[in-house]
Amino acid sequence: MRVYKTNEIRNVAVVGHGASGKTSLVDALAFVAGTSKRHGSVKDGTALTDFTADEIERKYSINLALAVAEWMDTKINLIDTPGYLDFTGDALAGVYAADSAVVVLSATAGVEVGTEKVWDYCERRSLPRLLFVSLMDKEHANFERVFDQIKERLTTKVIPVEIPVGEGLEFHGIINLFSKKAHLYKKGTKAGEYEEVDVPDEYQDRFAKYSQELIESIAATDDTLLERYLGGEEIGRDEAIAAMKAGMAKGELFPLFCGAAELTYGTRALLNKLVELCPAPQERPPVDVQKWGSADRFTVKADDAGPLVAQVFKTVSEPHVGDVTLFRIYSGSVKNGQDVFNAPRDATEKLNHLCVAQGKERIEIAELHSGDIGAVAKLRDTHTNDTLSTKDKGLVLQKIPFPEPVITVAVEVKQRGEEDKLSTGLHKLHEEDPTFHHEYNPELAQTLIRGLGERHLEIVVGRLARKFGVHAQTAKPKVAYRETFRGKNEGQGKHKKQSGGRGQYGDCWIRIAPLPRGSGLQFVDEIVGGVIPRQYIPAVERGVQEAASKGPVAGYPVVDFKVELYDGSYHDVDSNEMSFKMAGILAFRNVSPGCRPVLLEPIMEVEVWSPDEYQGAVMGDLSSRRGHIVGTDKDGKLTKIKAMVPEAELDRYATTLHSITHGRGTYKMKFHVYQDAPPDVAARVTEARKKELEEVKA
Ligand SMILES: Nc1nc2c(ncn2[C@@H]2O[C@H](COP(=O)(O)OP(=O)(O)O)[C@@H](O)[C@H]2O)c(=O)[nH]1
Ligand SMILES: [Mg+2]
Repeated sequence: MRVYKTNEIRNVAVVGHGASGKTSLVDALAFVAGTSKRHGSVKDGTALTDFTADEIERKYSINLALAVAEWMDTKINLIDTPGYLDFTGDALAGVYAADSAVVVLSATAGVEVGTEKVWDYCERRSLPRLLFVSLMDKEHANFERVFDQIKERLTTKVIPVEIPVGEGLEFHGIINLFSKKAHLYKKGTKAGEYEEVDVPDEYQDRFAKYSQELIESIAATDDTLLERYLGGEEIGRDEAIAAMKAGMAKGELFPLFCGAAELTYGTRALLNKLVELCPAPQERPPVDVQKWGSADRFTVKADDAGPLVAQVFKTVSEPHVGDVTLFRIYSGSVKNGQDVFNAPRDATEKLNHLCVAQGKERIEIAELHSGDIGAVAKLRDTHTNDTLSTKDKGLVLQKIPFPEPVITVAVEVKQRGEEDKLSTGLHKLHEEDPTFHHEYNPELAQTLIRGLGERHLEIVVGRLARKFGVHAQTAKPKVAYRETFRGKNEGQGKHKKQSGGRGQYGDCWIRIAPLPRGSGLQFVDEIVGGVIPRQYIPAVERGVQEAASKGPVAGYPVVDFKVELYDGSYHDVDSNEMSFKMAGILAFRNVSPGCRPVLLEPIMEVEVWSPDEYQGAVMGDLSSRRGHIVGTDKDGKLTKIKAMVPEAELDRYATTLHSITHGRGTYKMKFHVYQDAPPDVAARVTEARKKELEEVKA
């Protein structure tokens, strides 16, 4: 592969809902262009960009992957992205690394949840977009219906530049509104070859209608063009293309294409248009950079003469190779073997074996110009979302705002002694995939992992085993219950030991009373006349604190109560701090059961955004989780439902919400308050906890 200059590069993210045909399209484009020598298929596990073991086994994309199509003296960097919401972090990364996007839709399913999601990502980056309706050959394919859905759910500025000849099993050609010709495909077409003919008679009416709409939409984006068009002047093809490109750059036009990628139908025309309509890197707006460690900010453009600024948007780990880093150059250029600098980590890295990625293959390249996308293996301390620059400049880009996790589960090793390996593995996986998070919760004594869905976490656990040899299983996260008191009580704690030598003696009297939620533990010293010497009083307090970490109901920490220390006694020789701490512990244990102790459970504030039609179902489900609906609100096209729900009832809520709302609902939750657990819940928790504590002892 030759080296391409900035103006010869197109970085195109291929995005859309799962199973809309993205991976098949990327494979076909690279193959039809001749850059990839083999026409792969998702079904056989040979598609160019679905090459990891996980993907071949499951037959859908999990990771972002790159392919190259060289066409019309241009290198099209195709970024294939996963469609499922569990892996949407990679779709976002793909959109950030690209200068334009092809939004792929299935001719049978049309606009889906995932389509809306990636559309929104593209909006955030103001990416020029083409839409491609694939699977036109599938039974029940319907171009017109998909077109209507796009207008209704994505944008009214969509405009067909192609229309299909036949649909479903009859699909065999495409009419191009720019060239005013029809391309007819023969069964068994290998690489998108077609026969070019005049528009068939029976399509003349549709052709005329769409052609007029197309030219009017184009003219409408430019005043002088519109004037000429209204004056009856013909607008030439090149002019129309240039105007369309400008319209796309402003977000005023979104051209619509069609085809059947798996059959290679429609891929040649799409390749042409990717080159002609999508911006080269230097045509995109400048990006902000910051000098690391200073407030200096400025902007850079895709220009070889600028300082080197490149962002790592994905790290893939490959068997026998290790980590492969995919990066996008925003300014400057890089040469094979060059040193680069990762300023925030203070790490110098060598770009040994600088490569261009073609699926799992990596093709070595001498240099990459500004705006290009490259791959390099074995960087030592560089991770996803890091910026590479040079030591003298030390620049950093704004990070890609990866989505926050929505689901939490606990993970435990199957074999004791592998805990350290587990934590190392989890840490590495987070550096690779910023949508995956983990933490150890000492109170629950559990390692919690968080991600974008159950499938996401399943894949993570699989990677743990494959990459780090840690065999782990998931479990339900424990709930951090608390206990408190409803009544008052008082009594003594006395610690006395006389066993030869020096004895131990501590004696205290305490009163316990409840306090309002959020007060914590208040310790009041009411000792008069030195019945307990000053220096031992803090020891009593420490004893009470320690004992209160395991409450009388079920051994959970006790909160929100007052302890008054009002009497006691001491021994001149035998008293010491340790003895008074023991006295504090004993006093708490004696007095607390008489304070009407109760179990508290954490209540979360949950906000759900749902389309109106699922509002009832969402609220019904929340109520069945002992939730209390606080209110509903309109929020754009969605309804926002606010509810208070016990944390114990929210295990894997993301999965339920996904299925109730067909993937269109989202939610956020945060801790709100501790509340009395209802008696049946308290009884159940107490029972379960007893067993748990016995197991720990055993
Ligand atoms: N009939 C038909 N099936 C296709 C076409 N393109 C892809 N498929 C099939 O649709 C499924 C999903 O395709 P894939 O490329 O993995 O979609 P992605 O999830 O968007 O990447 C696979 O089983 C493909 O074989 C097409 O043009 N026609
Ligand atoms: Mg795919």
